[in-house]
Amino acid sequence: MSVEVERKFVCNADTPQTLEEIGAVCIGQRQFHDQYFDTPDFDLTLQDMWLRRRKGCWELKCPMTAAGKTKETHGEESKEAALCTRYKEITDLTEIQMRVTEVLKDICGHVEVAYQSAEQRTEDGPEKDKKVSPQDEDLWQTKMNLGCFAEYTTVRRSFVLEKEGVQIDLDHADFDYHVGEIEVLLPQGGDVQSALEKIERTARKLGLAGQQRVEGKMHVYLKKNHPEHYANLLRAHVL
Ligand code: V4E
Repeated sequence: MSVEVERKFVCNADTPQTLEEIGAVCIGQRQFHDQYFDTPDFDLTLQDMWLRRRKGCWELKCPMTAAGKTKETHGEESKEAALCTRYKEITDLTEIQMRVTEVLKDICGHVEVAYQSAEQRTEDGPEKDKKVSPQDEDLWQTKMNLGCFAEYTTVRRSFVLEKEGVQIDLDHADFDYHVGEIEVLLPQGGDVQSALEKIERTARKLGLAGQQRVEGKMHVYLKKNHPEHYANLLRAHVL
């Protein structure tokens, strides 16, 4: 499990050149298609949990606990820190299934246990853990009542500021939305405060100081395709 600390920003045709001027190195361009899953009542996203499949791999993003949030001495989050999101990123399918089951069990109360217990996995041996057949995935989705509510393709150009350990992604989603992201990936328990400072230094170099919080691709997608759910997420302070 890792933690992603990230700040989104408005980018334009000049941004790649600005990035090179501040010493960022382009590490390439790739394209990926994301499918996001939830129950018909949006029980996961209303808990700020984002389950997706990208290039055949499952990923779950869920918020860090309050303990993971850094506060200034006076107890309030700094303005710069408030521009950043911090999410745990889980990529192990068994762990994802456990988390999803836990959340849906709390909400629905009757969700079947759709993942193998630790004992079962040990009995079956480590190989069993690695391979998940498409049929098992389908079974899991059906049991959890999960369906795809959003999908889009992104073309991403990535840059790194090696000294800072910061990655900057310039995304173009297929519904014609451009957004930049400055991000630091940490191991669980890593130094979030230091990540926030690296992001802030990078933002200043890019001339972004004082910017407002910028909408991500999902904000724009939901506003257009699921306006009612978008309004509910705003009401629940998820977005
Ligand atoms: C966490 C989250 C969502 C899932 C998508 O996350 P995001 O990082 O925006 O997508 P992407 O494609 O850049 O993924 P990456 O390749 O970096 O892993 S959708 C909404 N959220 C929550 C959220 C939020 N509340 N506020 C902001 C500014 N962004 C995301």
